Amino acid sequence: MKPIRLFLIAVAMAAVLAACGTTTADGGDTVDPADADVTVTAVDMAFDPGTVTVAGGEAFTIALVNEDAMPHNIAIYTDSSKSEKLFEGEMVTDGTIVYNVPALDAGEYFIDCSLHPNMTGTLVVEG
Ligand SMILES: [Cu+2]
Repeated sequence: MKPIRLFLIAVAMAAVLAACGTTTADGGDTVDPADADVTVTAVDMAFDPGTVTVAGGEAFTIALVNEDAMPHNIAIYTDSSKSEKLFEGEMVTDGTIVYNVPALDAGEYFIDCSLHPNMTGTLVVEG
């Protein structure tokens, strides 16, 4: 079998695995997307909803449902200057991934896709 064909098979298998939606970004416990604290859908190069709210002071999970045919992720920064990155999730293409995010202090955080800086949103951590 030609290497290119093997590569395509590997890509197809990765897509199938991603579609199962029980992978985690950090190799921790698997989480069913339905059990995630919040769910964000990436569709047409935008996050829906654009603002999500979680409880402060404890780790939380974000399910990213990517309905686009291109890779997206969620990265979390202290603010839109992106001077301090707090979290960067693994890319997912046309599937779902659940991120385990460490606890954050109460406040508003800036989120975007590492590949598409125009895809932005707000993470509100409640006090
Ligand atoms: Cu993206």
